Amino acid sequence: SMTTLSYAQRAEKHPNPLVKKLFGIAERKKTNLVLSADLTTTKELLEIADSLGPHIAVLKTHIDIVSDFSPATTKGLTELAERHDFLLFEDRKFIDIGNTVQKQYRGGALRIHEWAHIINATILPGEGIIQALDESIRDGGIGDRGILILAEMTSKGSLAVGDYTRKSVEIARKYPQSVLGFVSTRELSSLSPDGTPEDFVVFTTGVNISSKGDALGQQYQTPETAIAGGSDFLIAGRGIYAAEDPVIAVMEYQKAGWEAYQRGK
Ligand code: S5P
Repeated sequence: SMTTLSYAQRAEKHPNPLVKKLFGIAERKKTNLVLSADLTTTKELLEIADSLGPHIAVLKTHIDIVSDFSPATTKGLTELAERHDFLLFEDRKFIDIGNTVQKQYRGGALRIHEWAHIINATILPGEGIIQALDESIRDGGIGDRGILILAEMTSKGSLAVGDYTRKSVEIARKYPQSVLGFVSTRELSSLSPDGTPEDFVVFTTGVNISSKGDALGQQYQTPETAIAGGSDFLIAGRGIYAAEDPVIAVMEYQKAGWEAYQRGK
């Protein structure tokens, strides 16, 4: 968001309880960093969550890449999220008919709804996917679960542009109890069509301080350009966990993201 308000001020005004909680964490810990913890064993995932936890607002997982996944994986993540005061975001990118995504969200071996505060979904299947996830969230009692719509992608040649991105915003407006905002490279909306202010949360991935991209089409921007474009939370993975010293790296990203946000105030 291109707001001049602090996270604390936004927390006060925002109607969604999970967004209030997220902004509250950002303010308390002075961080707008989301660690993309793309580690592939439970041990590595929990170790990085424990050592970097004090510096992040959210830990983003791809739980299906954990080779020895068991309920101990998510139990461990939940305990660390409580100890270090961060939220859990499962980057599942739901993309199917409503009936299927409800089963993928609530059941299966992963039971994502039980432990992930935040999930994301694409609108490729149409509005029904968001309607279905919203229904699952409301059934579970609103206030502690939310959706980010994947409105753009950072990879080269992404087709999530133009009307697709605009439609993501239109659908988001219809589900204020469960849609928190977007995963996008920039702010997409701050005023509804009738001119009333809206405060969608913008999570921006593809953030890296020292690299421009990878060999498989990933494209990076810096913390500064992301925040200048209206990002609220910076998602970084390899720039942090693959660094020589991940603790030093996380502190560098935390400082860069926090100071860039403060400069916009
Ligand atoms: O458009 C996107 C959306 C996402 S969620 N581009 C992305 O790279 N992601 C995810 O962000 C991706 O799946 C990975 O988990 C993370 C980027 O990791 P990094 O190592 O390139 O920072």
